[in-house]
Amino acid sequence: MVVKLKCIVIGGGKIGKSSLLHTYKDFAFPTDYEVPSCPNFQSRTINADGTDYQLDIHDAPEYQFDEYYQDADVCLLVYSLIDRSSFEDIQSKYYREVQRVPGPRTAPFVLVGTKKDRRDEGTAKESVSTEEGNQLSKSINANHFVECSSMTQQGLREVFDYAVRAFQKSGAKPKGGKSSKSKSGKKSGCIIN
Ligand SMILES: Nc1nc2c(ncn2[C@@H]2O[C@H](COP(=O)(O)OP(=O)(O)OP(=O)(O)O)[C@@H](O)[C@H]2O)c(=O)[nH]1
Ligand SMILES: [Mg+2]
Repeated sequence: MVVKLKCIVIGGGKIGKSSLLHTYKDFAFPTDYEVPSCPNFQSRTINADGTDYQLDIHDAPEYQFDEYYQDADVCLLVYSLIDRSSFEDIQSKYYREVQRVPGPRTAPFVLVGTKKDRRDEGTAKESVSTEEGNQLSKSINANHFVECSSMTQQGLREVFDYAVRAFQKSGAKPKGGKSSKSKSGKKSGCIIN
């Protein structure tokens, strides 16, 4: 049996949300100048503690956030490690949004910092440190915090493995969102413990 989970991705503009999803889906960083949105797709199967999960992943448009969030099982709150305002927006805007949406419970969420390759180059002016990310993660009570790069794929798989783990830890039942019913994908093991 495969447990299907709806996962939505939210955060500011141009922070690498769609690139994250395309790269995870295709194992290749998109080279488009304007990266197209990555409409919903089914992840490969992720095994955690003997249970197979499959994420139904949505690149949620901001204007439809409420609609997407209603039956989400897990959420990725994303900022860019080289864009401080996107980091500040997590606390002042996106985290509040997650809490504001009415529903039986707040979906568990993973805090994700993108574009790690650029931050680690040390040339970005507005970069956000790992320590700052850890502090934010604690203050908003994120289930996990991951820094990643879609360009190098460093930390990429962990983002989605942690999404499953966050759901699992929450002890919730899948909400069974409309869009959770679809084909299964290839299998991959969960690498987190
Ligand atoms: N160096 C580097 N650039 C990245 C990375 N991820 C995304 N980018 C670049 O950042 C820009 C924005 O990426 P998108 O994936 O379109 O970001 P988005 O958050 O989906 O943007 P909107 O949907 O327009 O809000 C593009 O030029 C990407 O090539 C990364 O990991 N490293
Ligand atoms: Mg996008």
